[in-house]
Amino acid sequence: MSLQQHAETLKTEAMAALAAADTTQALQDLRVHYLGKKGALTELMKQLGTLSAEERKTAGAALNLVKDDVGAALDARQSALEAAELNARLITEKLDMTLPAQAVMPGRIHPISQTMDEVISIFASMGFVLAEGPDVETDWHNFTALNMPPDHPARQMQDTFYMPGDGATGDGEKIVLRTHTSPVQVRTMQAQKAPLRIICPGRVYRCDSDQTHSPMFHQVEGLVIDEATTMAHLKGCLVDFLRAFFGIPDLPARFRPSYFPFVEPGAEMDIGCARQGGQLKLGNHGDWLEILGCGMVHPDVLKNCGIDPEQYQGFAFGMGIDRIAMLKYGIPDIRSFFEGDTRWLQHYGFAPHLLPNAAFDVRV
Ligand code: 2NM
Repeated sequence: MSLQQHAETLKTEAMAALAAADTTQALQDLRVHYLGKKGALTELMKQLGTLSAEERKTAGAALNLVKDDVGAALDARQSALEAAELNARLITEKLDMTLPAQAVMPGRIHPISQTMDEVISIFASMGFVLAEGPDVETDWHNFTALNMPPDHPARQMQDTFYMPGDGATGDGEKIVLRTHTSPVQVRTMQAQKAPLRIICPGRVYRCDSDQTHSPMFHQVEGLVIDEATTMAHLKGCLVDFLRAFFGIPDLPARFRPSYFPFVEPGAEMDIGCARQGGQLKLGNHGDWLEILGCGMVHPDVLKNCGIDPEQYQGFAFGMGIDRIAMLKYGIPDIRSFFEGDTRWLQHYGFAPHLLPNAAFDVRV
């Protein structure tokens, strides 16, 4: 049998086989069997080298034609089988739209974010508006405007992160990482004047790091400025807030005189607690826990911010968010807030789809 005849036989055989193949996998096996590196047609092509030049020309052309025909037939059958297999799948596979949603593992809300949201929400219910400002501040906004003389201990290098050089203002003024959120209140007083009722949560920075101090922590400060605001408003506002936040309607509270350069008079506020073997419990139990600082805004601070202290007065307060979060949610170590341990967040974090918490149900 000549090479051509042999090739024609192979072609007839291949055409019958591929017409009978009923899966794409069977077709792939046929492709290897006839056209693969060691395939039947490939082996015939190798034998062309044994022929004379004249014979090789006609036989070669004929073999190439057979190879192309078989290849084209394989491609056509492949398309047909793929379409058939897809159709079969579309008919048998059904999507059950009534199945419950797949349980996914969402991220968790960090207890500090949760606590901030709760604080903002409670003050919002009392008519406060959220105010924010930069973490990188001028010395004037962070200290000078707030009645802090140049020799005030809070200005010393060990407490404050100073930016290198003279800062970006070009006038020699120092640039600092804010040590409290009061500069936000300074900026808001300057921009919006009085009356004012704002709540300012955010990150603050102090050059301090040990078991109970993190160099970055969170604070929330509040400010109320109006024409007839008194210390009675301060007391009512803060007592209502703490009772709503901790969810204890009869939580005792007391005020002790204290000193902050930006208020006069100034006070510290304590809430009722019990200490039993290192455990702290809030409520009417006879003992006291310091919780925040507050006072009537110093007239010089109002003046520095462009508000007339003869017409307006107000109160301000500040507290640590990390601290009240630890108290409310029983978190023992402040440093654990900032370690980024996902197991810790799994334990102490909040599911994003849950209602914020009971603080939202307390009417103030
Ligand atoms: C505190 C304690 C007392 C306070 C004062 C002001 C401002 F800007 F209005 F003067 N903001 N925050 C203040 C007063 C903060 O934190 C312990």
